[in-house]
Amino acid sequence: MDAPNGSQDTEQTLDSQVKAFFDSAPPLQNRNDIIQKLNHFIQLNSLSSENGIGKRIVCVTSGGTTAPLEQRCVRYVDNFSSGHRGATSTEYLFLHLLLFLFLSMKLFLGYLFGDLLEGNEYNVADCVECRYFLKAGYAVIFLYRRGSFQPFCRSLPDDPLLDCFEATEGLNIQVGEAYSKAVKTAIVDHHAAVNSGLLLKLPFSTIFEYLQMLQIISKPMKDIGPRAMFFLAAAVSDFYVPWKDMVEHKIQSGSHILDVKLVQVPKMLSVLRKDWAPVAFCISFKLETDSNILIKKARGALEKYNMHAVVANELSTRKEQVVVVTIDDKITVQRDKSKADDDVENPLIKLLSQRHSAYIEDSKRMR
Ligand code: PAZ
Repeated sequence: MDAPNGSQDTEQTLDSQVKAFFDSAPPLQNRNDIIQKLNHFIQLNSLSSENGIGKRIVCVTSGGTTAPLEQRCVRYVDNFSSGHRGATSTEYLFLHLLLFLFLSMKLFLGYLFGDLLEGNEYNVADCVECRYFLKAGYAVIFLYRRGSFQPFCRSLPDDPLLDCFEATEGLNIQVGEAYSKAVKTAIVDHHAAVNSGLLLKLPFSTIFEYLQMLQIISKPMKDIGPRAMFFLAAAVSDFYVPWKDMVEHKIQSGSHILDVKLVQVPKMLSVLRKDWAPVAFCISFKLETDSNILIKKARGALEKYNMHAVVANELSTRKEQVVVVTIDDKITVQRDKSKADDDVENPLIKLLSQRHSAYIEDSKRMR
């Protein structure tokens, strides 16, 4: 028998690392509940729309995973991620859908009553815009770190309950005037997204929860083919203590050195692309603090994990600019600084949803 070559070796190593990770991970408490919610969400959003195809569904991951040091966890290794990127991107994924609904309505009315309604005539420019926004409409599975930024709540203060509300007569409370617009917008937009079945929020804390949930989400996402997209903005732990090697109780202080062995988290992006959801459109993120190595590292990740695009960002400028690296492009995307409330996620989501459209069209042609 031939000796296995290098790449088979690497694959076997990865497979055994992945197996070891999942075998040793503490099972999710609410696994069945998550599966049920997810199946319902995907079924609901896969019903044919008027154009004969189901909606696009994106899994946005957001915030940082923790790596516990004790089984009855008191201490853990964490990272800086606030979840701002994931929460903001989710809002823009909806904003494009809402704009589409608005333009569709305008188009529809214009088409029916174009001759009758002055200034509401059917025109080609609207038609083109409508088609674009039709393609930008997503239902979102928001896989987020507990306690991190949430979609629609970014303009609220850090402690919204205590800062935005004030006690009045008896048991009543009211929103302070300074926050009434922000609170109302957050509540209305959030309820609209959840109640219309377009937003499913699933929280995680640890690396064990995150990767098990990502695997669970991939199963029904695989079934919807190229309409599925993964937008992997979470900052995932690079190292962890395997559950079986972890002490049960709180590590005692007293010795000068904390001797804990962390091992590398298996590179699940490869597994996601290769096995879990091979046809889904996959975007991952690369963060560096040294801008000199950023693009090289992003290109490396693109090739190694076979991503459709890698969004490269530098820690200190990540809210101003990102670079989208694809196999044949390197596009700098910036926030519109002339508008105080613009976010870099606005042009980023526009670009990625256009790329996803092209990907879906290509997949149809190749069928
Ligand atoms: O969560 P946040 O808005 O504070 O930061 C976003 C980010 C920098 C975590 C994200 O854009 C990113 O690059 N995620 C991947 C990080 C990495 O593992 O390289």
